[in-house]
Amino acid sequence: MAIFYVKQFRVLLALVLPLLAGSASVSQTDCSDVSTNATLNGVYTIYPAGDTPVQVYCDVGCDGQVEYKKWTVIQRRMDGSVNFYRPWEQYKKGFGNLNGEFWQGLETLYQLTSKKTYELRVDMEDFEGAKAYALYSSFSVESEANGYKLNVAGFYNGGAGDSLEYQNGQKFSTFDNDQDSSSDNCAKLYLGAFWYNTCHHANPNGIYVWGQHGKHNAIGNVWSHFKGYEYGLKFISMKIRPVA
Ligand SMILES: [Ca+2]
Repeated sequence: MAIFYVKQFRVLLALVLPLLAGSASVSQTDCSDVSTNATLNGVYTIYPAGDTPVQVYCDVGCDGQVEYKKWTVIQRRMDGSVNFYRPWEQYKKGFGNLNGEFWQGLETLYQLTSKKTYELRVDMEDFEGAKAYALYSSFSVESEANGYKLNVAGFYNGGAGDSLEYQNGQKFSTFDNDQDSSSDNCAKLYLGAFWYNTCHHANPNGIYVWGQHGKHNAIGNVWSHFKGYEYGLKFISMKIRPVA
């Protein structure tokens, strides 16, 4: 009986706490719907598919601009603290630490981008402090039945170069779910998980290799048009928001 009551109490807490926090509403489908009073970056609850809450990291803006239409961060690497060489189920559901390194989850990406038109911004930084970004005016991910296929268009160069174009139109692959266009298994070859072609110009979920290392041969968290295949970035993050 005691266990039963503890379970009930937990359910009650789960229902009441978001209301007390005043930050969750089923009308919040992504970070752009989060209250304009909430000008701090941080973790918020959204409802991309109607009634199921999802925790996401919201980013107010970039480059010192005053931006109140928040970005929903979908991926971040910053210190090598999280292992990104993971199976399909984890890439589908998401993993990691929302205040650190994480992958948001393919199902949430599909739920979000099937309802509105989103832009994608990829920010990156090397170990010498050089920063760059790539912007795509259109970004969507198809359903699991379609392999969570990637659609990007409208590239704008913020110094990073277009390393995603080669992987546009590809399905998502993990080491245990090879949906790439290669006769090999790209996720196994390059120790990551991504929209691989035959195989990649960008591997943001590769191994955190701490900068330049010739021996690594493109297994790092690479954006090749920025730093080449032998350089693992200090920071790389992908974020999306609806196009006005
Ligand atoms: Ca293959």
